[in-house]
Amino acid sequence: MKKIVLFICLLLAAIACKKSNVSVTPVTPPVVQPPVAGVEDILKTTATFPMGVAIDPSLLLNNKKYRDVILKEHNSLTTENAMKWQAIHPSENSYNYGGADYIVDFAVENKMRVHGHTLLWHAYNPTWLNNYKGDSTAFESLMKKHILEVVGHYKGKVTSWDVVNEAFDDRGSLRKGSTTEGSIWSTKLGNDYIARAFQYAAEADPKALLFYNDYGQEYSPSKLRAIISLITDLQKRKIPIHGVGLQFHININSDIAGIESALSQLAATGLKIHISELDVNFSNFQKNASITFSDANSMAQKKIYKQVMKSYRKLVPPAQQFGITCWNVGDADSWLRSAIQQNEWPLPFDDNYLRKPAYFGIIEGLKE
Ligand code: 9MR
Repeated sequence: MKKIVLFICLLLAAIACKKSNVSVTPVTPPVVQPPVAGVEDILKTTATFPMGVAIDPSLLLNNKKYRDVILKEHNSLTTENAMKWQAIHPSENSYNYGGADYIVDFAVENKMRVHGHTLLWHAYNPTWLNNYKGDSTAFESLMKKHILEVVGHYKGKVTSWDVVNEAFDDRGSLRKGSTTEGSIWSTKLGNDYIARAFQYAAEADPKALLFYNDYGQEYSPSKLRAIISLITDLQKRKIPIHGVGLQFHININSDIAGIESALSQLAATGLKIHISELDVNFSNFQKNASITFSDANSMAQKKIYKQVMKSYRKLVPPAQQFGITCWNVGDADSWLRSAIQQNEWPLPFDDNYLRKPAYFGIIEGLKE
């Protein structure tokens, strides 16, 4: 019996030994592919044109997630509010460059483009400007001084400017008069203030790219016509204008035909085309407390973002593709939350700066 047990033990040992001999034979390890840099889809490397975002200096300073997402995804920055008169020119004889400088320095350090917004606007001007008393010569010198001062301050650092913002109303008339919808500029200086503003900006920085920026070209054919005739007139007179901004504060039911018509008609002017303030809301600016971030809304939003990318790539020749800029980074920062209602989720990133379906709609639209 003992012999049998010993035999079995020897047999098992021999088998184990044989196995271990096999295991020491060198085996080629499976090839593990190291991650290839840039293989992850992100906005700025997926697009063949700059992908921008409108930002706020104090969020940039204080919110790490906000800063990180900007650094990772974008290569163009628009100053949301920091270069408006109210922020940068708070009283007649003082300029406050703090916030705007912070954004511009950040952009220079990180090799990003800066688009300056905006030199002239009818709305949200400081009280001192709204109450300013003076004849047309005094107003002309106020406008000229502001443009020369601000554009001069950023000469060589800010690539492009919205020289004039929203000069037309939805009927396509030049804003005039002292109502909130009117404009102090045309009222005090006449219709041709726009041409002179462009000339002053070019005088301050001859290399800067100068834009006219507006909203509603996609839903108001009369406004679109008015803008095209402004551009054509400036071009005929050799006034330096290089680009046009379509803000595109659109919604999940926006009509793609209107979007495409605006893009193709404006591209036909030969100017650079900037989708300058893109966001896609759910409510179409109607206060509606029952709107939710439902799957259906989220998918509809994704579809529109994707379509905007596709239409831009299809209808704007590459040399005219100045870029696409979203108006704010994450949903929590959106102007719509404070201006219209809290239950809006109009951006590609959520309240925690995580990518939403809308983000992947952009990526798909940039790739297909
Ligand atoms: O997003 C901006 C918001 O924070 C400001 O309170 C508001 C007034 O200055 O302007 C918002 O930005 C607007 C932009 O300057 C021009 N087009 C419409 C934008 C949304 O209202």
